[in-house]
Amino acid sequence: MPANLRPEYFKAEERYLQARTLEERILATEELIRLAPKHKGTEKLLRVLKRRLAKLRQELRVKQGRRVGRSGPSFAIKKEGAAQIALVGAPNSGKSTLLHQLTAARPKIDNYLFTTRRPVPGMMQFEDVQIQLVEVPAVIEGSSLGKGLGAQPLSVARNADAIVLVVDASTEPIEQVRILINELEAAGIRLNQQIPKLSIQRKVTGGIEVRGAGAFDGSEVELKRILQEHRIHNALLTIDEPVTADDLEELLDESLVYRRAFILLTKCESSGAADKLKLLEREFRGRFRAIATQGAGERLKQAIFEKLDLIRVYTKRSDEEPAKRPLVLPKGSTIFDIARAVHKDFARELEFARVWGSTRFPGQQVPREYALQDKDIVELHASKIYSPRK
Ligand SMILES: Nc1nc2c(ncn2[C@@H]2O[C@H](COP(=O)(O)OP(=O)(O)O)[C@@H](O)[C@H]2O)c(=O)[nH]1
Ligand SMILES: [Mg+2]
Repeated sequence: MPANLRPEYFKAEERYLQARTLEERILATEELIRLAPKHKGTEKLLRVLKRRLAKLRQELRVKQGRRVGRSGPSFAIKKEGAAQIALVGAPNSGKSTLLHQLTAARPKIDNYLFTTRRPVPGMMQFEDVQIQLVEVPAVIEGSSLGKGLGAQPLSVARNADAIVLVVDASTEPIEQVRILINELEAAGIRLNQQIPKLSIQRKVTGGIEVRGAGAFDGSEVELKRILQEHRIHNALLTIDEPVTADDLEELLDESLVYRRAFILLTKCESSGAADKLKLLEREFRGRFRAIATQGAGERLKQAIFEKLDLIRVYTKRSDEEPAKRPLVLPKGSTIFDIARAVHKDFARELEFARVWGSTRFPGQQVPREYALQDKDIVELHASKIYSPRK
């Protein structure tokens, strides 16, 4: 099928060829992707362009990383508490104010742009869990290419466990969210995206073997070609759920990270904020959940905790009281995950467990696949007598 490329496309291609810097090549490639018509006949072209873009962005990240390493102090914030959450937003979106409201940290609050130039951590205590919030210096359109404070803020977000998109209700929040998503994506961060379920086991010889090829949206020849383009010549590929060529490309791109994210709307005392929250919810339904800062304090902390999809589990030994401090794990974690969090040998020796809370009966015996709920109490029983270190 002919690609039917328009003259604008060829002009952009010319710009790409003339580009002198990495940033210019990235911009031109982004434009080529935007301009290329989207149909069966251009699928391959689009894939090639996307791969080129991913490579260029990765190259830029390496370059930016080296620049930071040489000149400036490190932006990395040591993780503390159950999870590290990055507050990402435009200048003046209210990030420092949130840190004041939710933690003991005291970053400067000001109406100047770029008041906060370095990431500022603060510990949010919610009930018996500690969540580390990090104010990331402002992100603007073009941050990933070095505008404003450059890409360093984005690298802080990359290292966090989850991301809060902080947007100001007195502006155009949908537009603000779009900019943040674009910049984070350009920095190789995928938000709330399911990692396609397939595994690639590299081998030394034997060519490419595929299990579950029927779930691939394309031919086996095409699938092998994509792998070969990524220099994978010997591997066992197991596909567990429907996968497109684009999914496969993303999965082969090892520079990508996947992070949970939600939207936090600030400055909500202004009239019309409730409507803006509704618009945001509608616009990003199914992709991002949105909450407002009204009732800052315990309610906001609770909302943040809920959006992180974490659960607290209290372990106990038989005839003893449950632990005071919970283990904090992702929602959906099983008995086996808890055992592993306690100690890896423990997971191996695990025989059964009893649960108080989410089970039908208190102290009910459950299998290791049992998925726990927030605030469950768990008693783990191992086959050998096991005493975890104090
Ligand atoms: N009216 C109102 N102003 C706010 C709110 N949060 C922040 N501000 C103001 O917005 C400006 C920028 O706030 P700041 O927290 O420093 O934003 P940052 O640049 O994202 O850290 C300051 O003048 C704050 O007083 C809010 O909830 N309501
Ligand atoms: Mg600030």
